[in-house]
Amino acid sequence: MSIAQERRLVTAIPGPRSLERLEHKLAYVADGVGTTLPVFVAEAGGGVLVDVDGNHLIDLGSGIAVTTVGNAAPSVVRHVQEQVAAFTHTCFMVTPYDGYVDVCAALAELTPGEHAKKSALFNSGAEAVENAVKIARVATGRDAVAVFDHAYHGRTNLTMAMTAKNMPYKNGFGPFAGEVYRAPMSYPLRDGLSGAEAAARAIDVLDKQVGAANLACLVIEPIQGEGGFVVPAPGFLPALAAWSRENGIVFIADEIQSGFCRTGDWFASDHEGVVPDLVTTAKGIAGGLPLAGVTGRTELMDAVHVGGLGGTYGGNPVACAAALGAIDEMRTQDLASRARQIGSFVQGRLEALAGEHDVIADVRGRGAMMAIELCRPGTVEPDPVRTAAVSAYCHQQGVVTLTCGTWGNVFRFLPPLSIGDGLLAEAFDVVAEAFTATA
Ligand code: PLZ
Repeated sequence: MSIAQERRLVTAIPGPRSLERLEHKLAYVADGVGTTLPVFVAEAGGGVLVDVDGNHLIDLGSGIAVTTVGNAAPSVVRHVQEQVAAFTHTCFMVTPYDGYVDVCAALAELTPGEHAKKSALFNSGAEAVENAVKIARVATGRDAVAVFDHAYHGRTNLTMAMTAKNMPYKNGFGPFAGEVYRAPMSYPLRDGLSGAEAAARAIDVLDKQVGAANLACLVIEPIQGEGGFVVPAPGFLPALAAWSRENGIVFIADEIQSGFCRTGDWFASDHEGVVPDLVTTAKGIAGGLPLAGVTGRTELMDAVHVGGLGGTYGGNPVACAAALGAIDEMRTQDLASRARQIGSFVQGRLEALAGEHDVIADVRGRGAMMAIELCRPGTVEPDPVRTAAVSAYCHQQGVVTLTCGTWGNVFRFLPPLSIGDGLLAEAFDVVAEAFTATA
Protein backbone atom coordinates (compact mmCIF):
# COMPACT_ATOMS: atom_id res chain seq x y z
CA MET A 1 0.00 0.00 0.00
CA SER A 2 1.70 3.17 -1.19
CA ILE A 3 -0.63 5.50 0.75
CA ALA A 4 0.46 5.91 4.39
CA GLN A 5 -2.26 4.24 6.48
CA GLU A 6 -2.62 7.01 9.02
CA ARG A 7 -4.80 9.99 9.87
CA ARG A 8 -2.73 13.07 9.20
CA LEU A 9 -4.17 16.58 9.13
CA VAL A 10 -1.98 19.29 7.66
CA THR A 11 -4.70 21.95 7.17
CA ALA A 12 -8.16 22.66 8.47
CA ILE A 13 -10.84 20.43 6.90
CA PRO A 14 -11.66 21.35 4.22
CA GLY A 15 -8.24 22.84 3.40
CA PRO A 16 -7.52 25.86 1.17
CA ARG A 17 -7.09 23.84 -2.03
CA SER A 18 -10.35 22.00 -1.45
CA LEU A 19 -12.07 25.33 -0.76
CA GLU A 20 -10.76 26.71 -4.05
CA ARG A 21 -12.13 23.70 -5.89
CA LEU A 22 -15.40 24.00 -4.01
CA GLU A 23 -15.81 27.49 -5.51
CA HIS A 24 -15.26 25.94 -8.93
CA LYS A 25 -17.81 23.21 -8.16
CA LEU A 26 -20.39 25.78 -7.06
CA ALA A 27 -19.87 27.67 -10.32
CA TYR A 28 -20.21 24.68 -12.65
CA VAL A 29 -21.96 21.76 -10.93
CA ALA A 30 -25.72 21.90 -10.40
CA ASP A 31 -26.62 22.73 -6.80
CA GLY A 32 -28.92 19.70 -6.70
CA VAL A 33 -25.81 17.54 -6.56
CA GLY A 34 -24.72 18.00 -2.96
CA THR A 35 -21.62 16.80 -1.14
CA THR A 36 -21.38 15.55 2.45
CA LEU A 37 -17.81 16.69 3.05
CA PRO A 38 -16.18 18.96 0.44
CA VAL A 39 -12.62 17.64 0.60
CA PHE A 40 -11.50 16.99 -2.95
CA VAL A 41 -9.85 13.60 -3.18
CA ALA A 42 -6.49 13.05 -4.87
CA GLU A 43 -5.97 9.37 -4.07
CA ALA A 44 -7.38 6.67 -1.81
CA GLY A 45 -6.63 3.14 -0.66
CA GLY A 46 -6.68 0.81 2.33
CA GLY A 47 -8.71 2.83 4.84
CA VAL A 48 -7.53 6.30 3.86
CA LEU A 49 -8.61 9.14 1.56
CA VAL A 50 -5.91 11.68 0.68
CA ASP A 51 -7.18 15.13 -0.27
CA VAL A 52 -5.68 17.78 -2.54
CA ASP A 53 -4.22 19.56 0.51
CA GLY A 54 -2.36 16.43 1.59
CA ASN A 55 -4.67 15.55 4.49
CA HIS A 56 -5.08 11.83 5.18
CA LEU A 57 -8.64 11.09 6.30
CA ILE A 58 -9.96 7.80 7.65
CA ASP A 59 -12.74 6.43 5.47
CA LEU A 60 -15.77 5.06 7.31
CA GLY A 61 -18.07 5.44 4.32
CA SER A 62 -16.55 3.53 1.37
CA GLY A 63 -18.27 5.98 -0.99
CA ILE A 64 -21.61 4.69 0.38
CA ALA A 65 -20.75 0.99 0.67
CA VAL A 66 -19.02 0.72 -2.69
CA THR A 67 -15.29 0.29 -2.12
CA THR A 68 -15.75 -2.82 0.01
CA VAL A 69 -12.49 -4.32 -1.30
CA GLY A 70 -10.75 -0.97 -0.79
CA ASN A 71 -10.31 2.01 -3.05
CA ALA A 72 -8.20 1.32 -6.15
CA ALA A 73 -7.81 -2.23 -4.82
CA PRO A 74 -4.85 -3.89 -6.59
CA SER A 75 -6.94 -6.74 -8.00
CA VAL A 76 -9.49 -4.29 -9.40
CA VAL A 77 -6.80 -2.04 -10.87
CA ARG A 78 -5.05 -4.97 -12.56
CA HIS A 79 -8.24 -6.33 -14.13
CA VAL A 80 -9.37 -2.87 -15.25
CA GLN A 81 -6.01 -1.94 -16.77
CA GLU A 82 -5.89 -5.12 -18.82
CA GLN A 83 -9.46 -4.70 -20.02
CA VAL A 84 -9.27 -1.00 -20.80
CA ALA A 85 -6.21 -1.66 -23.00
CA ALA A 86 -7.94 -4.56 -24.79
CA PHE A 87 -11.30 -2.95 -25.61
CA THR A 88 -13.53 -0.49 -23.77
CA HIS A 89 -16.97 -1.17 -25.22
CA THR A 90 -18.81 -3.16 -27.81
CA CYS A 91 -22.32 -3.11 -26.31
CA PHE A 92 -23.11 -6.62 -25.08
CA MET A 93 -26.36 -6.55 -27.06
CA VAL A 94 -24.36 -6.07 -30.29
CA THR A 95 -21.28 -8.28 -29.87
CA PRO A 96 -20.80 -10.09 -26.56
CA TYR A 97 -17.66 -10.74 -24.50
CA ASP A 98 -16.61 -13.08 -21.69
CA GLY A 99 -16.52 -10.63 -18.76
CA TYR A 100 -20.29 -10.10 -18.76
CA VAL A 101 -21.01 -13.84 -18.81
CA ASP A 102 -18.37 -14.51 -16.14
CA VAL A 103 -19.94 -11.93 -13.80
CA CYS A 104 -23.37 -13.56 -14.34
CA ALA A 105 -21.87 -16.98 -13.57
CA ALA A 106 -20.32 -15.60 -10.36
CA LEU A 107 -23.67 -14.06 -9.39
CA ALA A 108 -25.40 -17.40 -9.94
CA GLU A 109 -22.93 -19.08 -7.64
CA LEU A 110 -22.75 -16.45 -4.88
CA THR A 111 -26.33 -15.24 -4.46
CA PRO A 112 -28.57 -17.16 -2.03
CA GLY A 113 -30.11 -20.47 -3.07
CA GLU A 114 -28.93 -23.53 -4.99
CA HIS A 115 -31.53 -23.29 -7.78
CA ALA A 116 -30.74 -22.48 -11.43
CA LYS A 117 -30.18 -18.73 -11.81
CA LYS A 118 -29.55 -16.20 -14.55
CA SER A 119 -28.64 -12.50 -14.45
CA ALA A 120 -28.83 -9.29 -16.44
CA LEU A 121 -26.39 -6.44 -15.86
CA PHE A 122 -26.99 -2.70 -15.62
CA ASN A 123 -25.18 0.51 -14.65
CA SER A 124 -26.72 1.62 -11.37
CA GLY A 125 -28.66 0.29 -8.45
CA ALA A 126 -31.79 2.16 -9.44
CA GLU A 127 -31.65 0.67 -12.91
CA ALA A 128 -31.34 -2.83 -11.42
CA VAL A 129 -34.38 -2.26 -9.19
CA GLU A 130 -36.42 -0.95 -12.16
CA ASN A 131 -35.52 -4.03 -14.16
CA ALA A 132 -36.29 -6.42 -11.32
CA VAL A 133 -39.79 -4.93 -11.24
CA LYS A 134 -40.11 -5.23 -15.03
CA ILE A 135 -39.16 -8.90 -14.84
CA ALA A 136 -41.57 -9.61 -11.97
CA ARG A 137 -44.42 -7.92 -13.84
CA VAL A 138 -43.87 -9.89 -17.03
CA ALA A 139 -43.40 -13.16 -15.12
CA THR A 140 -46.58 -12.75 -13.03
CA GLY A 141 -48.79 -10.74 -15.34
CA ARG A 142 -49.53 -8.50 -12.33
CA ASP A 143 -48.89 -4.79 -11.73
CA ALA A 144 -48.63 -3.99 -8.03
CA VAL A 145 -45.34 -3.51 -6.21
CA ALA A 146 -45.01 -3.72 -2.42
CA VAL A 147 -42.32 -1.69 -0.66
CA PHE A 148 -41.74 -0.68 2.95
CA ASP A 149 -41.54 2.34 5.22
CA HIS A 150 -38.03 3.84 5.25
CA ALA A 151 -37.15 2.07 2.01
CA TYR A 152 -34.59 3.45 -0.41
CA HIS A 153 -34.47 2.05 -3.92
CA GLY A 154 -33.19 4.93 -6.10
CA ARG A 155 -33.90 8.25 -7.79
CA THR A 156 -35.42 7.29 -11.17
CA ASN A 157 -39.16 7.74 -11.60
CA LEU A 158 -40.22 4.22 -10.60
CA THR A 159 -37.62 3.96 -7.84
CA MET A 160 -38.53 7.40 -6.44
CA ALA A 161 -42.04 6.02 -6.05
CA MET A 162 -40.55 3.05 -4.22
CA THR A 163 -38.29 5.17 -1.99
CA ALA A 164 -40.02 6.36 1.17
CA LYS A 165 -38.38 9.65 2.11
CA ASN A 166 -39.64 12.88 0.56
CA MET A 167 -36.70 15.24 1.19
CA PRO A 168 -34.38 15.25 -0.62
CA TYR A 169 -35.29 12.35 -2.90
CA LYS A 170 -38.83 13.04 -4.09
CA ASN A 171 -39.88 16.58 -3.24
CA GLY A 172 -41.19 18.34 -6.35
CA PHE A 173 -40.24 15.50 -8.70
CA GLY A 174 -43.66 13.90 -9.10
CA PRO A 175 -45.95 12.60 -10.47
CA PHE A 176 -44.50 9.25 -9.56
CA ALA A 177 -45.04 5.83 -11.09
CA GLY A 178 -48.28 4.14 -10.02
CA GLU A 179 -49.08 0.77 -8.46
CA VAL A 180 -46.48 1.11 -5.70
CA TYR A 181 -47.83 0.34 -2.21
CA ARG A 182 -46.05 0.83 1.09
CA ALA A 183 -46.25 -1.51 4.07
CA PRO A 184 -44.98 -0.99 7.62
CA MET A 185 -41.41 -2.13 8.21
CA SER A 186 -40.20 -4.08 11.23
CA TYR A 187 -38.33 -1.46 13.28
CA PRO A 188 -37.57 -3.04 16.65
CA LEU A 189 -36.51 0.22 18.36
CA ARG A 190 -39.78 1.90 17.42
CA ASP A 191 -42.42 -0.83 17.26
CA GLY A 192 -41.25 -3.39 19.82
CA LEU A 193 -42.81 -6.15 17.67
CA SER A 194 -41.35 -9.59 17.08
CA GLY A 195 -40.52 -10.49 13.48
CA ALA A 196 -43.66 -12.61 13.21
CA GLU A 197 -45.86 -9.83 14.58
CA ALA A 198 -44.35 -7.18 12.31
CA ALA A 199 -44.71 -9.49 9.30
CA ALA A 200 -48.36 -10.15 10.16
CA ARG A 201 -48.94 -6.39 10.37
CA ALA A 202 -47.31 -5.78 6.97
CA ILE A 203 -49.13 -8.70 5.35
CA ASP A 204 -52.46 -7.48 6.68
CA VAL A 205 -51.89 -4.03 5.15
CA LEU A 206 -50.94 -5.54 1.79
CA ASP A 207 -53.78 -8.05 1.85
CA LYS A 208 -56.43 -5.48 2.74
CA GLN A 209 -55.17 -2.48 0.76
CA VAL A 210 -53.79 -4.18 -2.36
CA GLY A 211 -54.75 -7.86 -2.40
CA ALA A 212 -52.07 -10.54 -2.60
CA ALA A 213 -53.32 -11.67 -6.03
CA ASN A 214 -52.57 -8.22 -7.47
CA LEU A 215 -48.97 -8.10 -6.30
CA ALA A 216 -46.25 -8.77 -8.85
CA CYS A 217 -43.48 -8.38 -6.31
CA LEU A 218 -42.45 -7.43 -2.83
CA VAL A 219 -39.19 -5.48 -2.74
CA ILE A 220 -37.25 -5.19 0.48
CA GLU A 221 -33.75 -4.31 1.70
CA PRO A 222 -32.80 -7.11 4.13
CA ILE A 223 -31.05 -4.41 6.17
CA GLN A 224 -32.27 -0.99 5.13
CA GLY A 225 -29.65 1.45 3.88
CA GLU A 226 -30.48 5.15 3.46
CA GLY A 227 -33.60 4.66 5.59
CA GLY A 228 -31.53 4.17 8.74
CA PHE A 229 -29.77 0.79 8.75
CA VAL A 230 -32.96 -0.67 10.14
CA VAL A 231 -32.47 -4.35 10.92
CA PRO A 232 -35.83 -6.13 10.96
CA ALA A 233 -36.62 -8.37 13.93
CA PRO A 234 -35.61 -12.02 13.37
CA GLY A 235 -38.29 -13.90 11.47
CA PHE A 236 -39.66 -10.86 9.63
CA LEU A 237 -37.91 -11.57 6.32
CA PRO A 238 -38.56 -15.35 6.34
CA ALA A 239 -42.26 -14.75 7.05
CA LEU A 240 -42.57 -12.27 4.18
CA ALA A 241 -40.67 -14.62 1.86
CA ALA A 242 -42.99 -17.50 2.80
CA TRP A 243 -46.11 -15.38 2.29
CA SER A 244 -44.80 -14.21 -1.08
CA ARG A 245 -44.14 -17.80 -2.15
CA GLU A 246 -47.63 -18.94 -1.09
CA ASN A 247 -49.22 -16.12 -3.07
CA GLY A 248 -47.16 -16.18 -6.25
CA ILE A 249 -45.51 -12.84 -5.43
CA VAL A 250 -41.90 -12.42 -6.58
CA PHE A 251 -39.79 -11.78 -3.48
CA ILE A 252 -37.04 -9.33 -4.41
CA ALA A 253 -34.17 -8.63 -2.02
CA ASP A 254 -32.54 -5.28 -2.72
CA GLU A 255 -28.99 -6.13 -1.64
CA ILE A 256 -27.47 -3.13 -3.36
CA GLN A 257 -26.10 -1.71 -0.10
CA SER A 258 -26.01 -4.88 2.03
CA GLY A 259 -24.53 -7.31 -0.49
CA PHE A 260 -21.05 -8.57 -1.34
CA CYS A 261 -19.60 -9.39 2.08
CA ARG A 262 -20.68 -6.13 3.70
CA THR A 263 -22.70 -7.77 6.49
CA GLY A 264 -20.34 -10.70 7.10
CA ASP A 265 -22.09 -13.01 4.64
CA TRP A 266 -22.02 -12.79 0.88
CA PHE A 267 -25.55 -11.36 1.14
CA ALA A 268 -27.60 -10.14 4.09
CA SER A 269 -30.38 -12.57 3.11
CA ASP A 270 -28.00 -15.44 3.91
CA HIS A 271 -28.08 -14.57 7.60
CA GLU A 272 -31.60 -15.94 8.05
CA GLY A 273 -31.42 -18.43 5.19
CA VAL A 274 -33.84 -16.35 3.11
CA VAL A 275 -33.74 -17.31 -0.58
CA PRO A 276 -35.13 -14.43 -2.66
CA ASP A 277 -36.61 -15.05 -6.09
CA LEU A 278 -34.64 -12.07 -7.44
CA VAL A 279 -31.70 -10.19 -5.95
CA THR A 280 -30.55 -6.72 -7.00
CA THR A 281 -26.86 -5.91 -6.60
CA ALA A 282 -24.62 -2.91 -7.32
CA LYS A 283 -22.17 -0.85 -5.22
CA GLY A 284 -19.71 -3.37 -3.70
CA ILE A 285 -19.87 -5.65 -6.73
CA ALA A 286 -17.25 -3.79 -8.77
CA GLY A 287 -14.89 -1.95 -6.43
CA GLY A 288 -16.08 1.48 -7.55
CA LEU A 289 -16.89 1.04 -11.22
CA PRO A 290 -20.56 1.41 -12.16
CA LEU A 291 -22.14 -2.02 -12.42
CA ALA A 292 -25.40 -3.51 -11.18
CA GLY A 293 -27.21 -6.78 -11.60
CA VAL A 294 -30.53 -8.55 -11.31
CA THR A 295 -30.09 -12.24 -10.52
CA GLY A 296 -32.81 -14.78 -10.02
CA ARG A 297 -34.64 -17.95 -10.80
CA THR A 298 -34.03 -18.90 -14.41
CA GLU A 299 -37.75 -19.29 -15.15
CA LEU A 300 -38.44 -15.73 -13.90
CA MET A 301 -35.45 -14.16 -15.64
CA ASP A 302 -36.33 -15.92 -18.89
CA ALA A 303 -39.95 -14.75 -18.78
CA VAL A 304 -38.90 -11.56 -20.58
CA HIS A 305 -38.91 -11.56 -24.41
CA VAL A 306 -35.59 -11.21 -26.25
CA GLY A 307 -34.61 -7.54 -26.41
CA GLY A 308 -36.76 -6.64 -23.38
CA LEU A 309 -33.79 -6.13 -21.09
CA GLY A 310 -30.66 -4.17 -21.82
CA GLY A 311 -29.11 -0.75 -22.34
CA THR A 312 -26.08 0.64 -24.17
CA TYR A 313 -23.65 0.37 -21.28
CA GLY A 314 -25.17 -2.34 -19.06
CA GLY A 315 -22.39 -4.78 -18.14
CA ASN A 316 -19.68 -2.61 -19.68
CA PRO A 317 -16.51 -4.69 -20.13
CA VAL A 318 -14.34 -2.47 -17.92
CA ALA A 319 -16.91 -2.56 -15.11
CA CYS A 320 -17.22 -6.34 -15.48
CA ALA A 321 -13.44 -6.71 -15.29
CA ALA A 322 -13.50 -4.64 -12.10
CA ALA A 323 -16.21 -6.90 -10.68
CA LEU A 324 -14.23 -10.03 -11.47
CA GLY A 325 -11.24 -8.48 -9.69
CA ALA A 326 -13.34 -7.44 -6.68
CA ILE A 327 -15.09 -10.82 -6.41
CA ASP A 328 -11.74 -12.60 -6.65
CA GLU A 329 -10.44 -10.43 -3.82
CA MET A 330 -13.51 -11.17 -1.68
CA ARG A 331 -13.11 -14.89 -2.27
CA THR A 332 -9.35 -15.23 -1.79
CA GLN A 333 -9.14 -12.85 1.19
CA ASP A 334 -12.36 -14.23 2.75
CA LEU A 335 -13.68 -10.70 3.18
CA ALA A 336 -16.95 -11.94 4.66
CA SER A 337 -15.05 -13.07 7.73
CA ARG A 338 -13.12 -9.78 7.77
CA ALA A 339 -16.50 -8.00 7.82
CA ARG A 340 -17.55 -10.11 10.82
CA GLN A 341 -14.31 -9.21 12.64
CA ILE A 342 -14.85 -5.53 11.93
CA GLY A 343 -18.45 -5.92 13.06
CA SER A 344 -17.61 -7.36 16.44
CA PHE A 345 -14.99 -4.67 17.07
CA VAL A 346 -17.29 -1.82 15.98
CA GLN A 347 -20.24 -3.21 17.91
CA GLY A 348 -18.13 -3.37 21.08
CA ARG A 349 -17.02 0.22 20.66
CA LEU A 350 -20.54 1.45 19.91
CA GLU A 351 -22.10 -0.38 22.84
CA ALA A 352 -19.50 1.09 25.18
CA LEU A 353 -20.27 4.52 23.74
CA ALA A 354 -24.01 3.97 24.18
CA GLY A 355 -23.32 3.18 27.85
CA GLU A 356 -21.73 6.61 28.27
CA HIS A 357 -24.05 8.75 26.15
CA ASP A 358 -27.77 8.31 26.65
CA VAL A 359 -28.47 10.11 23.37
CA ILE A 360 -27.59 6.81 21.68
CA ALA A 361 -30.89 4.94 21.67
CA ASP A 362 -29.85 1.95 19.59
CA VAL A 363 -26.80 0.12 18.30
CA ARG A 364 -27.62 -2.10 15.34
CA GLY A 365 -26.40 -3.60 12.11
CA ARG A 366 -24.30 -6.53 11.12
CA GLY A 367 -20.69 -6.97 10.08
CA ALA A 368 -19.24 -3.86 8.51
CA MET A 369 -22.72 -2.31 8.25
CA MET A 370 -23.24 -0.94 11.75
CA ALA A 371 -25.16 2.09 12.99
CA ILE A 372 -26.29 4.05 16.02
CA GLU A 373 -29.54 5.95 16.27
CA LEU A 374 -29.61 9.20 18.23
CA CYS A 375 -32.74 10.18 20.18
CA ARG A 376 -33.58 12.50 23.04
CA PRO A 377 -32.54 10.57 26.16
CA GLY A 378 -35.14 8.09 27.37
CA THR A 379 -37.37 8.57 24.30
CA VAL A 380 -37.45 7.58 20.64
CA GLU A 381 -37.74 11.21 19.57
CA PRO A 382 -35.07 11.63 16.85
CA ASP A 383 -32.15 13.99 17.50
CA PRO A 384 -30.85 15.07 14.07
CA VAL A 385 -29.24 18.21 15.55
CA ARG A 386 -26.86 16.26 17.76
CA THR A 387 -26.26 13.84 14.91
CA ALA A 388 -25.16 16.71 12.68
CA ALA A 389 -22.90 18.11 15.42
CA VAL A 390 -21.16 14.78 16.03
CA SER A 391 -20.81 14.32 12.29
CA ALA A 392 -19.26 17.78 11.79
CA TYR A 393 -16.77 17.09 14.58
CA CYS A 394 -15.69 13.80 12.99
CA HIS A 395 -15.24 15.50 9.64
CA GLN A 396 -13.12 18.30 11.12
CA GLN A 397 -10.96 15.65 12.79
CA GLY A 398 -10.42 13.77 9.54
CA VAL A 399 -12.86 10.89 9.84
CA VAL A 400 -15.33 10.50 6.99
CA THR A 401 -18.63 9.43 8.53
CA LEU A 402 -22.05 9.21 6.94
CA THR A 403 -25.48 9.71 8.41
CA CYS A 404 -28.80 8.31 7.22
CA GLY A 405 -32.32 7.63 8.43
CA THR A 406 -35.79 8.97 7.81
CA TRP A 407 -35.13 11.62 10.48
CA GLY A 408 -31.41 12.09 9.69
CA ASN A 409 -30.52 10.85 13.17
CA VAL A 410 -28.57 7.70 12.37
CA PHE A 411 -24.81 7.32 12.07
CA ARG A 412 -23.82 4.52 9.75
CA PHE A 413 -20.39 3.00 9.65
CA LEU A 414 -19.30 1.42 6.37
CA PRO A 415 -15.53 1.07 6.44
CA PRO A 416 -13.76 -0.53 3.50
CA LEU A 417 -12.89 -4.09 4.48
CA SER A 418 -9.28 -3.25 3.61
CA ILE A 419 -9.00 -0.91 6.62
CA GLY A 420 -6.39 -1.88 9.22
CA ASP A 421 -7.30 -2.55 12.85
CA GLY A 422 -5.24 0.37 14.18
CA LEU A 423 -6.86 2.87 11.85
CA LEU A 424 -10.33 1.55 12.63
CA ALA A 425 -9.69 1.88 16.37
CA GLU A 426 -8.43 5.44 15.88
CA ALA A 427 -11.54 6.35 13.89
CA PHE A 428 -13.74 5.18 16.77
CA ASP A 429 -11.60 7.11 19.25
CA VAL A 430 -12.51 10.20 17.23
CA VAL A 431 -16.19 9.23 17.17
CA ALA A 432 -16.09 8.85 20.97
CA GLU A 433 -14.34 12.23 21.31
CA ALA A 434 -17.03 13.75 19.10
CA PHE A 435 -19.77 12.62 21.49
CA THR A 436 -17.94 14.08 24.49
CA ALA A 437 -17.11 17.33 22.68
CA THR A 438 -20.72 17.91 21.60
CA ALA A 439 -22.37 16.81 24.86
N1 PLZ B 1 -31.08 0.35 -3.40
C1 PLZ B 1 -30.62 -0.38 -1.12
O1 PLZ B 1 -28.70 1.72 -1.09
C2 PLZ B 1 -28.18 3.48 -3.31
C3 PLZ B 1 -27.80 6.44 -2.72
C4 PLZ B 1 -27.36 7.74 -2.22
P1 PLZ B 1 -27.82 3.76 -7.28
N2 PLZ B 1 -27.90 4.09 -2.06
C5 PLZ B 1 -27.11 5.30 -2.04
C6 PLZ B 1 -28.05 8.89 -2.89
O2 PLZ B 1 -28.25 9.90 -2.20
O3 PLZ B 1 -28.36 8.81 -4.09
C7 PLZ B 1 -29.18 2.35 -3.34
C8 PLZ B 1 -29.41 1.53 -2.22
C9 PLZ B 1 -30.38 0.52 -2.29
C10 PLZ B 1 -30.89 1.11 -4.49
C11 PLZ B 1 -29.93 2.12 -4.49
C12 PLZ B 1 -29.74 2.92 -5.74
O4 PLZ B 1 -28.48 2.70 -6.28
O5 PLZ B 1 -26.59 3.04 -7.79
O6 PLZ B 1 -27.49 4.98 -6.46
O7 PLZ B 1 -28.81 4.01 -8.34
